[in-house]
Amino acid sequence: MNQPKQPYTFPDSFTWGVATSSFQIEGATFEDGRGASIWDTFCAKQGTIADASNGEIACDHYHRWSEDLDLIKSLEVNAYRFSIAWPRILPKGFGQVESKGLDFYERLVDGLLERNIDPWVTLYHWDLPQALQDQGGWVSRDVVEHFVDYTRIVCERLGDRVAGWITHNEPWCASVLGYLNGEHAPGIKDNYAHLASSHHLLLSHGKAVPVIREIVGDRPVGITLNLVPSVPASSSEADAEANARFDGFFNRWYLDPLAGRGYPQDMIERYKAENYIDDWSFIQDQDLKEISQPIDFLGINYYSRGIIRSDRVDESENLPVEVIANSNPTDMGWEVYPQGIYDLLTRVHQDYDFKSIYITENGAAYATGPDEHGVVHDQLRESYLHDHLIACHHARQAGVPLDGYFAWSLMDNFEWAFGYEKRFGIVYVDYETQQRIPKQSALWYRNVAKTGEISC
Ligand code: IFM
Repeated sequence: MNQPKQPYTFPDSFTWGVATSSFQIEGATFEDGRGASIWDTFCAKQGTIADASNGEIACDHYHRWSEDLDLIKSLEVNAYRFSIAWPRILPKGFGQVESKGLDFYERLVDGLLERNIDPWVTLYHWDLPQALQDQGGWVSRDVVEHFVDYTRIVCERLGDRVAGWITHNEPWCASVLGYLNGEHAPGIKDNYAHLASSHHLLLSHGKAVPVIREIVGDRPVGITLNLVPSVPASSSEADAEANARFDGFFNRWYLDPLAGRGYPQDMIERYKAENYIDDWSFIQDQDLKEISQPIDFLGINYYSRGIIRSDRVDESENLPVEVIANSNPTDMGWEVYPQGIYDLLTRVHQDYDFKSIYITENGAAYATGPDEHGVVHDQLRESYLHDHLIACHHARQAGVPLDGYFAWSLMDNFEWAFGYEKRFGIVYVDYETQQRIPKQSALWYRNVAKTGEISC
């Protein structure tokens, strides 16, 4: 007799969430005293954004936040991860505090709590106040203390109500895309800026952690990294070497110092051998100790894997290695590879042993829009989420302390240099009318979040 197949079951304590970030959804960039961010400046430059768009309206979430919270509630998730726009709180990055900015996030946090949804805050998801960029941005050490002061202000207002704190989202993107290949704001292409900004991002995290703890007590505090599990394209030594370099550049440069191991020695040696930069004085005594403050969880954003070959260095991106374009891609050109999230989770657990791990982003861009009945049949996204969640379940079975999962993203939004052309939402946004339509994937995810189960 055939046994009925058992569903994949997650524990009741599991965090089921959806995620967004401030610049990608809020709009209202000139309202209520908000200062300019580097993304406002970057979007205004010709040729930076694929569809020449900007964040001025985005999903108009700044005005529609209450309906959006109802939408989140309708998805039956128990957590919402959003970010705070630093220039709404401190228009110049430091000094004068704009209380209307704090009021907005307080309404959001209280609105979530009223709906029984845990607020998870990311303090920095790339919208640096332009005034700080004018002083050097993340390349300048001064930004570190400004970030800590900003953190303190936010925690003092919201610390008693926010469920989880994330200092930074994806420092790799902020430093590499922002300061090395110039694809993101502030659009700088410079080796020194790359490494100095990565260091200051990590240092600001380390200095902010004790400040957050002191104010918020035992609520979990962590950081989110975008990590890419990679494999060499062949068994050649050259590909193995390229793969080690990719892993060092992409993953270990951030994981190692956070885990108290300092920067990976092989990467330092490579950079030194190549005269990548000639001034390392931005790393000061005690910095590495501060960076490795114990954290309560590591946030991981996973989208795809890398297959690395030694003979393909992408000069246009000025990146030292290239991820080969793969088959079966999403609209971002990223391979759909659910096994990668399992490989990544088990590897990070084995090598670094963080107390707890959350998938703080996972999802896929597909353009699917509403049919003539207004229904969005995004089966590809649904199966992406399904397969990745099953891989997460396997990772838990293998002993990984994975305590939550946030789908990226709640709704279609401003996808940085791609503008509005790439749609990651589980909810469709009609940018003309600002109508929100939950896609088929959202309805599927709602059932998972509600039951904690995924059918086979
Ligand atoms: O939209 C971004 C998000 O802001 C950061 N992580 C990756 C997502 C998809 O590219």
